[in-house]
Amino acid sequence: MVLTSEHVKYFKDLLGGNSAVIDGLSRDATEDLEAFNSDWMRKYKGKTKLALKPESTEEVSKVLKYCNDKMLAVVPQGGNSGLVGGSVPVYDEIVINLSRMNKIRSFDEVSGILVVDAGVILEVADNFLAEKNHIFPLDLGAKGSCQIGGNIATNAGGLRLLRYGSLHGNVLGIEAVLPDGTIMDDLSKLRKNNTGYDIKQLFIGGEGTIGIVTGVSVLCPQRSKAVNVAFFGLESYENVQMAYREAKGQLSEILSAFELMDGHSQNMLHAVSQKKRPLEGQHPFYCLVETSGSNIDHDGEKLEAFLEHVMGEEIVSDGVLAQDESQKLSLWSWREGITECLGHWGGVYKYDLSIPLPELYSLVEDTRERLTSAGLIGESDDYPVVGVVGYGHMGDSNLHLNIATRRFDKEVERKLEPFVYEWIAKRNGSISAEHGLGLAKKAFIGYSRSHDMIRLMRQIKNLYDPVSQFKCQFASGAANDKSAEW
Ligand code: FAD
Ligand code: 2HG
Ligand code: ZN
Repeated sequence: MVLTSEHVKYFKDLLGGNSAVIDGLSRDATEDLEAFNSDWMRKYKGKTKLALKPESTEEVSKVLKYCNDKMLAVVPQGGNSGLVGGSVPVYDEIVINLSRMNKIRSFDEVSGILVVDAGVILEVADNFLAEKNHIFPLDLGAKGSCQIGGNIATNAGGLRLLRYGSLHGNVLGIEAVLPDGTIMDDLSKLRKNNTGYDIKQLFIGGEGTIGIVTGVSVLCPQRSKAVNVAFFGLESYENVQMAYREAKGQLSEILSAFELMDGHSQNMLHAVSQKKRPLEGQHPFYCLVETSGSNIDHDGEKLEAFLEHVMGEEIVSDGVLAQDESQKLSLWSWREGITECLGHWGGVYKYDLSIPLPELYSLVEDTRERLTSAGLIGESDDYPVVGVVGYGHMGDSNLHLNIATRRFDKEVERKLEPFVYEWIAKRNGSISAEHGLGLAKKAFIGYSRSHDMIRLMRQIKNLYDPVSQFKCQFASGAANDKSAEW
């Protein structure tokens, strides 16, 4: 259905003033709508003429019911920091942006249960919890802009998953509005509730395909009193694996992150930031290890013993231990800053993959080799590709393969796809470990999911959203052989 001024009037009457209804139908609002129409990577372009910013669950419910009745397509949008284009209104959908639903509803200091509106920014929630000696069980580079509703919808993994596990375990309850306007009140604060299907799990990682998350209750752990960060240089991926094994064995209960960065990613970050490197020499691999515990002396001793051991055994060539808060942040910036710096030259092809650990880095080498032998990588502007880098959440077997380019280029794309997806399928990995399918991976779902699994997903989608008010990430417009088969 085409959007009309009558529809816009309904939304203005419902939501009030101009700040809640950004109307590009009755006036030229291109500039005001720009933020809603483009994504963080500036890769996907939306065509919306209307963005709505409801302030309450009831308003979301009325908006969705109206859209459903009038057959108007919508796309939920949180902080718009997603990396697969899922929040962009590429088909001119109405954007439903949650940023005005930003209240912390309650926090119980005994149980650690936090209840928030879906539009609360992750960092705001974490800062609130820090004052109460608690921590949000998720952390990621986009914390300053992403919203908890968006984190839930993408089932974001991030930097603390090794320690606190996935949102599937930490989220205790969800309030969501279904496409027909029904408010699904499953905002439980119970840790145990085996009475029937656990329906809220469908919204975690559901990418906004079956409704809009409006409220969330999350179990938040105590904030650790002693946090240490170390940064290592290593000579081979074999050594990285050995270091990880040793870290698990020796740091066990206090290990809270084990992140991998290859030398290429660090060289590119250095080229952009010009910051002093944490270590004197250069190495093909780097790891960041974080420990979080309750006893500063005990944790420090453990970490030092671990460092002595891995350096004595020549598993690690060089290492540094942060001495204060600002050094911890500085070491983390060599990991968290990679995503932002890679965009410096133009476009980035991003792959977010689960791969069995022994082969995790081989994909980066194979991809680099493939693009090199095709003559596509080089230092001058004649070459489209600037560099092929690998980094990620070693502790979760999750690799981020990024190909930084001077421009998006069809020849590069043809060399990468379906090569990367076939490589993953052969090893029974996942083509989307933590960012979701969105638009970027939608056509390739068949490389990681069987026909039967996709059929079940589509049945669930049709049950919740029979008129397809929300986009479906489950491979309807199949663009490759694998997913076109069914
Ligand atoms: P958006 O980008 O606005 O939306 C993402 C998807 O969720 C869309 O499909 C949208 O329709 C849907 N959605 C949004 N809000 C709702 C809602 N309330 N109800 C229903 N559906 C909704 N991801 C990781 O997993 N781990 C990382 O370490 C990580 N690091 C990142 C670092 C950077 C610098 C950046 C830019 C991104 C990173 N991401 C990471 C990507 C990640 O998916 C997001 O940052 C975050 O989870 C998305 O939240 P958002 O509020 O920005 O959602
Ligand atoms: C990270 O771990 C994020 O830094 C982003 O998931 C990864 O940019 C990427 O590909
Ligand atoms: Zn990640």
